[in-house]
Amino acid sequence: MNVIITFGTFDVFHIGHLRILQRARQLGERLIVGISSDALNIQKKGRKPVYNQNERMDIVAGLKCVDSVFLEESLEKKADYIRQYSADTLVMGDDWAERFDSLSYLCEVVYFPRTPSISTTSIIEVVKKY
Ligand code: C2G
Repeated sequence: MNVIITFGTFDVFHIGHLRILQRARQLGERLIVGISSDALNIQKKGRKPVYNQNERMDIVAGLKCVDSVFLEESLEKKADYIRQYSADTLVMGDDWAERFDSLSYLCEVVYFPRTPSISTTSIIEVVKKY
């Protein structure tokens, strides 16, 4: 069985998030998603997510293409998570291209192109104008 792992904040869940998860799931039989904790998101993006980590975990866990979720506490722990979940393939968006190539001794590392013209930040901007 091919186990796929991917990571993200998935705040204000949108179509770009769904597409990458569906594509990731097609690479194997099981998809495990590390959801960035609220604290990690503050480190990465300098702000608190709109939806808290429990809500974001519940939303992603509810998708048909996702088999299980866990909390990603640190960007540096990817190797530990890959081992813990016996992942065969790591999927990341191409905004992270090359950043995780050093993990290819542990599993296959695949980058998918981002869905154009949509992001959590752009949705927040649109909603602010209403
Ligand atoms: N994504 C996408 N298309 C978009 C927006 C996002 O394909 N238009 C993908 C990202 O490339 C990422 C996933 O959706 O693979 C989740 O996006 P974010 O929530 O922005 O996650 P990110 O902050 O990149 O977190 O450990 C790494 C990080 O936790 C990844």
